[in-house]
Amino acid sequence: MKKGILLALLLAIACNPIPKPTRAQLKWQEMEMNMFCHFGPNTFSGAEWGSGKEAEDLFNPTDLDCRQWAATAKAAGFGGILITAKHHDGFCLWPNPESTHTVAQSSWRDGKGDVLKELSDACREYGIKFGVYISPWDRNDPRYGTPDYNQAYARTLESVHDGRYGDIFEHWFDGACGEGPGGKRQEYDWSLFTGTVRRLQPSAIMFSDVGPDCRWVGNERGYAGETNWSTLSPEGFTPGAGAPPNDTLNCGNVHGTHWIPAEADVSIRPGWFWKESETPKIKSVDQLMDIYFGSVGRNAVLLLNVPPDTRGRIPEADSIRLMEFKARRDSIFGKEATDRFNIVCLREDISRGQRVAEFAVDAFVQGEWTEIAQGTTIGYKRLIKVPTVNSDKVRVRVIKSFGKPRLGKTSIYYAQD
Ligand code: FUL
Repeated sequence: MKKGILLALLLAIACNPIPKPTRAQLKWQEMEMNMFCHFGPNTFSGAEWGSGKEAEDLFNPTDLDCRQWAATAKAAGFGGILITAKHHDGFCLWPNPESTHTVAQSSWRDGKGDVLKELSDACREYGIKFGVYISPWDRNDPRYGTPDYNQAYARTLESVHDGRYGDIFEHWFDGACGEGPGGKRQEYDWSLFTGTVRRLQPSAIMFSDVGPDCRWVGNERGYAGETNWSTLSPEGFTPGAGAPPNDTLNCGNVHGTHWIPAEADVSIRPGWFWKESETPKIKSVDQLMDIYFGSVGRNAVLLLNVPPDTRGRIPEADSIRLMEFKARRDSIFGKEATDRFNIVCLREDISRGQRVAEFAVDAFVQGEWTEIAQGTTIGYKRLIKVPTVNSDKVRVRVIKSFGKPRLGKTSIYYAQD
């Protein structure tokens, strides 16, 4: 190889090191599971997407208790709560000076209520983190569809992120827009939006289809791809209609240019907002466990929606299910197996990037090593179910890796039935 070419190659490698998580992204990944709370006028109307024309008085929780949300989330093992501070209908759960469609215009608590204040205080009290979803698509704001809306939305962001609610661990930029062919078109100023959040809350993880800090997993069922790279190449894409295909979001891009790990969002009920009629359809513990293996167990963070009801409380049935889900996880992962196992947990030290592209797991059974599993990516955590093995010796063979593989702790567990 010519000297010049070699130098160019070395320079290229030095200038393009593999993407690595920031400290905030690492901490976020370690949270593993957060609780999503869809709450707003839709809770009272039964709609999933409000029109934006709902009377402010529709929002009228009879017994709001954000401490109960936080206590429930904490007991269920969630690291934080993320609330729909503003859904597509535009109604703001805090007195947003930018809007005339907020709690301040409602008769709830004589217009003096502030759900974000109560929830952020409760999260602090219970030692969990607080995050917000503020929908860019707004069916109420008359400025939507004009450049003025971008400025208004940025000021809306400021009114939540300026510190009055303390630290915010995650901000959700939902990409949905259902305006349809003849509807309003908004050219979003994404760099203004992300710049505003970054300036005011430098450690907040910003979610959208394409990051900048974490990405949508490509479905609303709570499952990441079996191959799941925490890297993505977002260049040329935007959230919403301009997003990469769902299967790309589901698996990430091998050699992606940026560290944008997957977040898997799913609701414990069929819908995102509470509806009495859906109480019999709360997901079973088996379904939740399958989602857990398909998200946290595939290198994603799980965002499980548990919607408060018209009282403003997490319903008893959902809360009981969460405790059962926690008990099942504890019974499996509370103690490592010593002589018999059916779950293997692999980890990569992702602080140096994600490297493993193919691996196999062997167990030492009756005097010899036998292959019991194989797969592609590992990432922060990879859970693999295997037929029950009588052994306490396991080895991991890295078959393909981009750079030197750096595995974390490998553990084995036993799940009954
Ligand atoms: C979607 C929204 O349109 C749904 O209403 C819900 O909020 C879900 C989490 O994101 O894009």
